[in-house]
Amino acid sequence: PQTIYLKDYTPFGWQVADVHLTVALSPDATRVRSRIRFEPNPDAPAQRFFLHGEDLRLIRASIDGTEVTPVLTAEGLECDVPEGGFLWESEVEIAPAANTALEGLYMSNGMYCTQCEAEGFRKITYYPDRPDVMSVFTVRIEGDEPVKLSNGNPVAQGEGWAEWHDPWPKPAYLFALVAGELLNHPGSFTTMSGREVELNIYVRPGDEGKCAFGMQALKDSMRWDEEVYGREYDLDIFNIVAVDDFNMGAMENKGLNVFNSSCVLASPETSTDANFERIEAIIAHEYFHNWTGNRITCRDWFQLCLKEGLTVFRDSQFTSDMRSAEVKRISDVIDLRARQFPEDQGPLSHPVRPESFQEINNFYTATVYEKGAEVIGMLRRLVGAEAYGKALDLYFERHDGQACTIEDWLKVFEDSTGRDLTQFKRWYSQSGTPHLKVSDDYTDGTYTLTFTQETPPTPGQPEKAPQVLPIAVGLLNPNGDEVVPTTMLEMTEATQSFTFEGLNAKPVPSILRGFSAPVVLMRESTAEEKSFLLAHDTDAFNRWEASRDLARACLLAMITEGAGPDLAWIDALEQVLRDTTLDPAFRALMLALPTQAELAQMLHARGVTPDPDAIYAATETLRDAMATRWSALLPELMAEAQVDAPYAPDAEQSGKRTLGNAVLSLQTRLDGGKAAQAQYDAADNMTMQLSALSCLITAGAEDAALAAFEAQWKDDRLVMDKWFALQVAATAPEKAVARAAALTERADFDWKNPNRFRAVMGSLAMNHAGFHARDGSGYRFLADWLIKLDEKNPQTTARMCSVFQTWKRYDADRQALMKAALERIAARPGLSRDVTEMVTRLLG
Ligand code: B3K
Ligand code: ZN
Repeated sequence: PQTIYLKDYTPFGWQVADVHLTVALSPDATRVRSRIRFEPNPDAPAQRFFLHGEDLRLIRASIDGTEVTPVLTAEGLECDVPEGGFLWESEVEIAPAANTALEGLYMSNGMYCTQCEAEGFRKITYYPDRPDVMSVFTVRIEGDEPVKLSNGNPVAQGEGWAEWHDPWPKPAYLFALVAGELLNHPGSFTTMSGREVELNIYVRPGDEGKCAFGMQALKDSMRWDEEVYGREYDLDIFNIVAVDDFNMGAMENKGLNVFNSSCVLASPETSTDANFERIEAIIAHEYFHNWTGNRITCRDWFQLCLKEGLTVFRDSQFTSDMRSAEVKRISDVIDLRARQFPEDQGPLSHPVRPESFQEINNFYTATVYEKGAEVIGMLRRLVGAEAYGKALDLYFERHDGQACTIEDWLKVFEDSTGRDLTQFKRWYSQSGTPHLKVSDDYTDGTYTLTFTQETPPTPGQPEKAPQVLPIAVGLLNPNGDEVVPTTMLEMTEATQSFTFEGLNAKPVPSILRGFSAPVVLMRESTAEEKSFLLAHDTDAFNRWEASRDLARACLLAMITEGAGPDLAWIDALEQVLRDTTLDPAFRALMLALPTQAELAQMLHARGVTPDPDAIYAATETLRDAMATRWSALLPELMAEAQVDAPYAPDAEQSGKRTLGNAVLSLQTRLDGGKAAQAQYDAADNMTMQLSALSCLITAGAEDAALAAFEAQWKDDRLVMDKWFALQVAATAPEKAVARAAALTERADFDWKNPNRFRAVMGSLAMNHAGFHARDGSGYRFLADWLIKLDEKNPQTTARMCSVFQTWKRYDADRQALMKAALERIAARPGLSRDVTEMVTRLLG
């Protein structure tokens, strides 16, 4: 496959004045007629006229009304064109029913829908399918489907047709079309300037009762973007559609967001608290793209983080405002460490702004999204909230309607704050996670912190330069009082010292408060100091981190030295858990242990080859010890976590349930599942039902409950996804592969549905010791399925290949087995470009 480079960017030779599309729907032979007015682009070098197109059957093409015969290639067509402007017309035929890749126009349960980002529009018609070509679209849809939707505002409709017009120029990746027998859950929103906007969530009949929460989340998002960013919605109508077959979470098409049904449909009976929170965040994320992504888009796909990093940052601000900011921050860091750190520390490591790719869909990664959001968070920390707000105002004012770059983004900050961001820009170009070492000194009332930063080599980047690190620090007196409140240190050198004067005793430092930079903090400190911070730190994140550090140290000692559980830490944690002034959600986070994958990573970083079975055993032993030691505490917490009010998915109630369910899983170790069974039987919402089921699975007492659950929910595909997933994720490692394999034999294992595929395969990868079974059965099983899926759906297959990204951490036998699995995938005849690139990078 061909490699595309950022440095090779050239503008397209023409501008598109306007586009008229007529789409005559039919499952096997949809006709797409296009009428596109091209004008020369004065800023572009001379070039031959080329339009992207893939899997299209060209029926006819003409220029200014005269039939032409273009040269067709695998990627599109070339054609001689007149100088100056001209009208291009074409008609193509496509087969949406045969489209299993779920990119372009495809069908899901009888409904038509599209996914064009990143390069799917070229599967619908011939077009300059690149984000810097923006145009005004008018779309006519012809078909018997009662609901026919596209971007923008509806302009006219009649028997068997509907026409839509989107006045805002947009790149083709934001095009969308939906048609089918759908029902709408309506709503409306009055914008800050008093305009009335019609809102709809369209779903398949039967799902209309699961839309209310999403509708409220949409309204909350619209209001929040007005209040916090001054951004008003810009069309008369905003539609959301739920689709069952979808490669990712959702898509921000202008005025017509398309959602994986799992990311919008919600009800207390069928969705967990975590589902509700995620749905709220994704609805917000897609809505926020209307300004950060749609009104201001990306010049090319290398700039993906321009819209994604910023929009993730915005949706995390929204969640912080709607719920608990402290809990959100800790959860985000857990997620970053679980998904982005392994990516940045392995063969898939790439900069937040990559410089080359073969298949752009492989770069919708945790690095682009989550690290991209961290970079924005750092920028905001460095310039301050007020200056950040001013810079964003300038960004919207200066770049509205444009396709921009990271240079444009940083220039806005430079112009509005007067700061030089040359060094800061390294966050966009250097891959890898910086390691931050700290030493300290106290002499005559002066306390000195000395930091050293170093980023290990990553693919293609052997040498790293120092980056700008905002390091939030607070100092505590030995009596527990805070003597220096949170101070933002700005580190720019490889090694740098900061001093604090006038202290009357050597303080205890609280470093990297709020996780102020996405680094690995390497500080040798004593268990006493960590326990002290656990008891006294005023920063919630670092208080949690102190406990996490103690848990990590305890588990590492158990694994490598055969030590027993650290009872001192368990007792210290008990004090925190008993503090009823603390948010239950925060206490639930304190209760959770580092994941087995994180422990494997830590061992590897210390030069110890991780043994998944030993890691699993240590984790189990520690949980047993916590349960035993807290046998008196658990019932008290359980009582405190009881929710007496009718179910609501808000932060307060869900915090209690999270705590209660964390406690239940420990309680299960003492009573073999008695309490869990009782909770299962009494549950009237999915959060309580599913966590009880999870406990029963861990206890090995799940058969009756699994059968009951299936009988109750067999007709609800989203709930059944949970049933599939949980059995594989929560089961004992020695049973995981067999269980996954058995599930794939079922008639309802619809493997072409990405949600169902991921429920089994993704969950197996999450079962650390199960996936890494010594005999290689987990690797073989997964490789078999990836080989099978690639023929139908390259995108979802490629994404899942990343479960192998840590393969070099493990022992020689496991490495050989994983390598063999990857090589077997690589050898599939006709392997997709997506998977070819992934496997090559993984093996590289
Ligand atoms: N922009 C889409 C992701 C498109 C993925 C294409 N493979 C969803 C989002 O980030 O909001
Ligand atoms: Zn996004």
